[in-house]
Amino acid sequence: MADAVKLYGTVLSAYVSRAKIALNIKGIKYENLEEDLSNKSADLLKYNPVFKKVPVLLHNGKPISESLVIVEYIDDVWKGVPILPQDPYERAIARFLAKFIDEKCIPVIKAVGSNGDEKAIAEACEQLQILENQLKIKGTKFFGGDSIGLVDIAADFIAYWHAIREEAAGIKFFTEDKFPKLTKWADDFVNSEAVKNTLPPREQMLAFYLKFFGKANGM
Ligand SMILES: N[C@@H](CCC(=O)N[C@@H](CS)C(=O)NCC(=O)O)C(=O)O
Repeated sequence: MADAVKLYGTVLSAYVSRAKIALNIKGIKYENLEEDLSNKSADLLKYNPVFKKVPVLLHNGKPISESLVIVEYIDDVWKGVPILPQDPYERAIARFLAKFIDEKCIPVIKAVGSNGDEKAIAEACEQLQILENQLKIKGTKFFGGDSIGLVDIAADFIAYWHAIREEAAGIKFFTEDKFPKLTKWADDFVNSEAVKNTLPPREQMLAFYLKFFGKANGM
């Protein structure tokens, strides 16, 4: 019997894209269910009663929540192109970096608002430099090597969403000049087959961030 795979998400979410990218890497067909987060569906509340957040993956009726847990689940269930390294130490490092991205890197990047706070920018650059150094040491196209892996997927916000957010805020610190490896990685990542059709349209994302920063309609 074919697998029944459903994904509850929203088009603008970098967390949801993580799950979509992993499903694309494995070539899994799924039903995409768009949630209205201001009026969450009964299904979402039933399947993720703890966090009540997207994404939720429903595999043959069984729900899985939290984007990085979903990515690992997809890698465990569907063989083929691996997402996590096979070596236990390398797996641990990939999980560590994904945790770092979620718990330290992305929060400090998001903490940079539209007021150009120098201290917040310096802190964000310090964390991005850690990722820049990782790529420098590895010398590979992606954090996962020559193909996309867990760390790349965890960093999808940095690859796509962040530059649009910078444009909306009118502040740019994620530059080729400062981060030559990371900006090249971002370009390769967003243009790769498994990723590009998961990303929200640029104009829609920009409109969202302009509203977020109170700059819509040229205000
Ligand atoms: N740690 C979660 C974060 C997911 C998350 O924050 N999802 C947002 C959409 S981007 C959400 O569902 N927000 C609804 C809410 O907070 O009520 C993950 O990795 O899946």
